[in-house]
Amino acid sequence: MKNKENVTSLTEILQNMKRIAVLTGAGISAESGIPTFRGKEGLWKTYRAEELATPSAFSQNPKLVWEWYDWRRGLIGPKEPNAGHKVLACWEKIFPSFALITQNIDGLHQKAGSKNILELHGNIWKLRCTEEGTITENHEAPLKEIPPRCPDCGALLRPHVVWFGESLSSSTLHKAYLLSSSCEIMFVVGTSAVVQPAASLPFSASEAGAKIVEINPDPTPLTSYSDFSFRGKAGEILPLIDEELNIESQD
Ligand code: BJW
Repeated sequence: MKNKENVTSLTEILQNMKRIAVLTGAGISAESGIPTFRGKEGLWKTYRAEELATPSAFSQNPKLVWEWYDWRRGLIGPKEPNAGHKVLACWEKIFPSFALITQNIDGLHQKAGSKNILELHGNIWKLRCTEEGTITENHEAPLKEIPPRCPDCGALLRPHVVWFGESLSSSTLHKAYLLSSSCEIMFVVGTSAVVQPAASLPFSASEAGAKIVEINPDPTPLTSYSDFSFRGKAGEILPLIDEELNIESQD
């Protein structure tokens, strides 16, 4: 019931907003069947991040790291976007200025039809040559060869994702900060809001005067700074907001 009342007051505000930004994390893909990182059944529970998602793990044991990514590619490949992804794809078409910033590497926002996406942590369907830096798209799962090698120079390929201790693309991050500090409202959906620098984007938005809307079944370090806090699943709350928005815009 609390969520329902919250939805009504949010949509009243949303009607007059022109610049919307959304930051998504692993939680938005949970209802599509993709495990989150830090939840009860988070990926890191079975596989330790320090062992697998770091440059040093890759240089020590590229085969092990690639086996993990190959397993995840096999898991993600057949998954379909859920109602949460679909609402965001629809909002891109209806709001005059709509920015989707994601920490996810699964490609489900694209699959849902979103076109303009800032991928902060890369994309699991892209491979990068460790020597030449060339990036290629590859949807094979399982891969033919583990670890895969560059067809041009024979060097190791790596997943085009951002590991702990690595910098995010400076142009992508710059754009993300610009969008965050210029939006009127930011939705923060399905992220534990602990991994930097992504976790600082809502603070940058809030400091610039934007309203913060958090959608997450569990509280996070961002919750007490949020103007609206929905305790629930993205695939349920986003459609509720969308439905109310449509009703209001027809009045
Ligand atoms: C639902 C739901 C539903 C469930 N609906 N919600 C100390 C030492 C060393 C480094 C650091 C340090 N302090 C800070 C750092 C920097 C580090 C960092 O932030 N570490 C923290 C963990 C402390 N950051 C970095 O290293 C970054 N680079 C950087 O900062 O460079 C400069 C620098 C370098 C070194 C030192 C200092 C500065 C890079 C970060 C890269 C993150 N990469 C990963 C892996 C990507 C590739 C892959 O997937 O394999 O990105 S880690 C992982 O975490 C992944 C995610 O994008 C990211 C965020 O996770 P997310 O999306 O929030 O998922 P969860 O699982 O945490 O949360 C899910 C949420 O959903 C939960 O809240 C649920 O409740 C909710 N949920 N179901 C809605 N249905």
